[in-house]
Amino acid sequence: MKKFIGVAAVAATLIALTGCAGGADAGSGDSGDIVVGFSQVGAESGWRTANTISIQGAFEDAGIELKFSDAQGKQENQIKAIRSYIQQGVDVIAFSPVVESGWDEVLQEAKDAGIPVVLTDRSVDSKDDSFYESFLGSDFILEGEKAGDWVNTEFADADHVNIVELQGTTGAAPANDRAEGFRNKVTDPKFEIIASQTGDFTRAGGKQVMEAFLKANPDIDLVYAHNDDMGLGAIEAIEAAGLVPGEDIKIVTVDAVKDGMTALSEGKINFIVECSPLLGPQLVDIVKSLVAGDSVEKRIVTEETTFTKEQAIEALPDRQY
Ligand code: GYE
Repeated sequence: MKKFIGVAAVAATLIALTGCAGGADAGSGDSGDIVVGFSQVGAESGWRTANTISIQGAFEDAGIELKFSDAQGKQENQIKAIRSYIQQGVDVIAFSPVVESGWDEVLQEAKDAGIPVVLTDRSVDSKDDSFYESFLGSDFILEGEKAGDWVNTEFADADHVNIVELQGTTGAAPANDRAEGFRNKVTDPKFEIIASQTGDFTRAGGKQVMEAFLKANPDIDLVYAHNDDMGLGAIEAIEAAGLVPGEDIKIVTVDAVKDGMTALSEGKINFIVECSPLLGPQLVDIVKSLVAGDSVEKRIVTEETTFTKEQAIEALPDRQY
């Protein structure tokens, strides 16, 4: 099995021999025989699809071989994929953990094999941060807080606000943190989270859970959905119940993918907190640095904004995803 140090040394020798680092101009460079194993969560949302396209495209542009596997939302599939990447002796393993807990054993195996690991998009809750070289992704607590800030402003004059929450996949970092960030801000006792349940980050899940919420609660003022897809599912349920989304029931979501932004531009969603899925080029840079033996930042936070209806109308024509 190739050890990481060995690969870095070979790469350094090649660079010395050819005088070409191959990565200075990402996009056209041929990065030699670097092999990266990537384990993706699945294809649960528009965000995930855009993320997969970004990662696959960036590695193709960089001329780096990418072994890609889709875990279909199951942690056991990701563990299997990571073990197989270890066995194949890839140079770098990257993955987006379905849930936060339960990674120490397999990460220890990667560490023992000398293969560096990069966390992409989502984090793990391991106490030992030597299990990974870098974590590239959003600040999900901050995203929840931005949603909460908007709620405080939007309902400044309200006496009482009944909120229902569509949570992301149970145990996933963005579900845990977006719930926490929102609660950090929505502290006034007039706000009541009357129901909270997972819709698994899917449109179908959001619709189903929202249907149940509507049956059980006649007086919902606001939906906080942890992603656009669940918000879009909620819109279907609200319309089917004869109510007007964005008016009778306000909706705030996270992601800002095209379908979400379109609903925002139509007034069906009221506010979106952006979460960028375009992580591919930065992941390629991290991989190149690791293979070259350069140090990488332990935490790289994605830059993000928020969108109102007017801002969505303006941004939509150039939206990449
Ligand atoms: O918000 C959601 C996706 O991990 C940031 O996962 C990602 C989340 C994203 O399914 O749409």
